[in-house]
Amino acid sequence: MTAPVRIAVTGAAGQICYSMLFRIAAGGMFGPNQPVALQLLEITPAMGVLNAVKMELDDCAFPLLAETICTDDPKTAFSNIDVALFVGAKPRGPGMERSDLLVDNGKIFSSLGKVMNEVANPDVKVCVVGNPANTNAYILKANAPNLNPRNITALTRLDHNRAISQLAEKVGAGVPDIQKMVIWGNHSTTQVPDITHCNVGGKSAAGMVDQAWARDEFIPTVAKRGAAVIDARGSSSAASAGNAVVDHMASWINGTPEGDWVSMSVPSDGSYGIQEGLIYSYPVVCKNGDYEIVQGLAVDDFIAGKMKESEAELREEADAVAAMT
Ligand code: NAX
Repeated sequence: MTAPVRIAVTGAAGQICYSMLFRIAAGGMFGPNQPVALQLLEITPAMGVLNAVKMELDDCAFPLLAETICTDDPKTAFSNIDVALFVGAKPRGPGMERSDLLVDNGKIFSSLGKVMNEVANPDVKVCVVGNPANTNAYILKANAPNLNPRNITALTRLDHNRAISQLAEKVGAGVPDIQKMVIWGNHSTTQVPDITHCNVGGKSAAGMVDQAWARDEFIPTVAKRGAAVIDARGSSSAASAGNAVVDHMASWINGTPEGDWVSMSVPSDGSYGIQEGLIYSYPVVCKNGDYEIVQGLAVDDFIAGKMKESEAELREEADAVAAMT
């Protein structure tokens, strides 16, 4: 019997996890032959709801779900794990400034980072979802120096998927026809969805849409899609975010298809002139359980300017949490 992949998930009683955990347990992340064990972390007041999530997982009788642990102890959650999905975070409350959110979530990610440093396998693969995701990952990385820093990533796959879907609709193509989408930067409204390198059925997307659409409609629509979902639904994207986490990890583990790539926020190595160490979204090719930032893409002045703006925002966020890193 194959040993299960052990996956820690924080914020496991929340909205995103209510969709995501069932997809993972059904084999969506690691495939139909790989058992999984879920190590679910919540804050103490949410343990009742978390136990209800476990009851429902049990009631699905998923053949691949080898074990479900529910805990409010990070040490228990992070021991013996292969993957950690950091979904839990404090939401922005009324009257709260972005800087308050950075500091409040920074406290969560610095303390969980320290526990990861103490008990987690150094090669654990991490995906941070809780917002501000890139800077939370940056804080976690700084507080967990024993971990392989390359493996500390943040989610921009939802933005990548949103961008593919918007372009497919615009040009009347199917999603599988779209290749080489890029999201550069921060998972925020400064992100840079970029169709310059996209192919649609093998033809350049840039030649199929006018530049004004790409700049003035496509970029803001993708960057503000989260807010549009909140307006329509009354709460933030949940099922699509859970789906994106499944996609992010599945690409990382199983690889990207030949001739395509995905967007992942990863520690910058200085590629494209971005400050080293910031968690910045790049196009990456995944192979053998690892990723490489796609090098050598031509970036026009408009996109380059926007990439710098998003980098500047990440630098400001890093400065705001400097005491925790
Ligand atoms: P919910 O508020 O439904 O769930 C969050 C859960 O985290 C709660 O159950 C809470 O008890 C738990 N939690 C809080 N602090 C914790 C801690 N220290 N340890 C363990 N658990 C803790 O939010 P949900 O809709 O699931 O969203 C979760 C996060 O994802 C939010 O920060 C949200 O902003 C972020 N998102 C990120 C996206 C991305 O693409 N990167 C998109 C979707 C979403 O907006």
